[in-house]
Amino acid sequence: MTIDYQEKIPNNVGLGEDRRLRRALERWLPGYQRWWREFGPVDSESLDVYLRTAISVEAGGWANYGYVRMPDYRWGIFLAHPEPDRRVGFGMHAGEPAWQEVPGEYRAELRRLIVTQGDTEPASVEQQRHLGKTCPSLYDLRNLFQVNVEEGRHLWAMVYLLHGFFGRDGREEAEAMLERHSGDPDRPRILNAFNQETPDWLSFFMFTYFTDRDGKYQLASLAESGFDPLSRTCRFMLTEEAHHMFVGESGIRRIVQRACEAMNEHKTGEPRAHGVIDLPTLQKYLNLHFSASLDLFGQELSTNAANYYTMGLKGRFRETRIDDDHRLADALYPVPEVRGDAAVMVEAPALTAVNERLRDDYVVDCQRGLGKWNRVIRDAGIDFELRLPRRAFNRKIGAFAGIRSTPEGRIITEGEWDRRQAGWLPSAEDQAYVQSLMAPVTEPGKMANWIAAPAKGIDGKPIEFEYLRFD
Ligand code: BYC
Ligand code: FE
Ligand code: FE
Repeated sequence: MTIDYQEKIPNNVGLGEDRRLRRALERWLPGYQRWWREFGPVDSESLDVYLRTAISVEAGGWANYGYVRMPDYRWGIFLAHPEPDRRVGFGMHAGEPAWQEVPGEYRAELRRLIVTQGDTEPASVEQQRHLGKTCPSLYDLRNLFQVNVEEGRHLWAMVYLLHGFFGRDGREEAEAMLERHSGDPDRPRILNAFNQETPDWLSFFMFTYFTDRDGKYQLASLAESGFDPLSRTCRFMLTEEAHHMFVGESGIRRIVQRACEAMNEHKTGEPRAHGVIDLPTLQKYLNLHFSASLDLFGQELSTNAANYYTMGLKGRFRETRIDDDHRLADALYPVPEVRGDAAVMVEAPALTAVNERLRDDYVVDCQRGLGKWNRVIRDAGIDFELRLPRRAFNRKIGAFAGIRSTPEGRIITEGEWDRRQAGWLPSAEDQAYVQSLMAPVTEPGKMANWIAAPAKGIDGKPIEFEYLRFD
């Protein structure tokens, strides 16, 4: 189906023919717009931003670039094309035709997965809403806003499923998406990492590198779902997600590059004296965001996850490419466990360990960026290596929640943790230093001192292109 842009809500789900659904979504729209004004990017209503908008779901040619005022952004509902004769790929229904409607007996579980996924999307917009005031360049400001409008669209994707397939309780859940808020003491967002602040651009780049990557892995396992509309929604969301992770990876690379340049320019003295972010501080932010993102995969052993799998609702990463029975009847999988003051690996039923397996896949993917950043450091002739902390470090969920660990994974006492944690996680002083660097740079092509220019612009445009027009 082609995308209908005549509609108030652009879509390729046939909203034009479905009066009930169209009216439900049109009724939700004003609340969404109010939410965007109150909780979206501050002071952004009158900016013309050079944004991409989805115009088709074809690989290659799906995006159209042009100046848009964000309140007028065409948030729409786009599903990847159906796969002919798609079957449930795993669990007890493996081989049966994929469901086009919600299976009644799995309604509560499916709704919960969709609500949890949907809740993160507006949460991230709320977390990032003040960053525009301190953008390091127009290029970066444009990228921030691109990420924000697409996270808004991801909320639309989940709200479409709630309205389209869940009736009244779906409508209520869609309303609640606009009522919970990041960090709100009374009505917080569902998952922990989405109630933390994103107070500066270093945190933003870390978030888009590590936390949007959790999004990639969660969406990929929901894309395996036997509930076909969820699968198709997630498949299209994944095409947008790639840019978010690019923003994080390239943002950190540019910060690393600037730090190295400053260190080589001024052979002596603290890098901070030259207004750049020193590598040890970068490592601390990395430790924080990586450990918080690891928590987003849930516990190592999870009956929730086992049930989702057996029911055919949420699969493993690239489920269909895995060569096994896709039922996990007798399979085992190694998971960490704390015994005394050591972490040991034990074999657990693979079915209850699917969260851990997804986390393992995620960790491998995270490591790739570090390889690139470390190459920049090595090429600059500097003796320093960024490392992922071990997974016991700074965890709030799962086997390591009750213990303290060094980044190298050695379990330590509360006393040692208190004495040393300022060396591992951003201290108040580190945060104040990073904050002190945050000042807006809005001249086209100019960069803040603490970040190098990107390798190239967006949509084939030069770096000094006017990615935003102010009134
Ligand atoms: N915080 O059985 P367990 C994205 C709860 S990011 C708070 O291990 P399960 C994005 C859990 O709910 C992707 N609570 O949990 C990125 C359970 O509660 P109950 C978001 C937590 O269900 C950047 C209990 O602890 N998508 O898209 O197997 C920008 C036992 O845990 C947490 C999804 O997450 C936590 N971290 O796994 C924008 C996909 N972890 O049952 C967007 C949908 C666990 O005792 N969600 N709990 O009341 C899921 O698949 C699962 O809910 C989780 C948790 C993987 C998150
Ligand atoms: Fe998203
Ligand atoms: Fe994202």
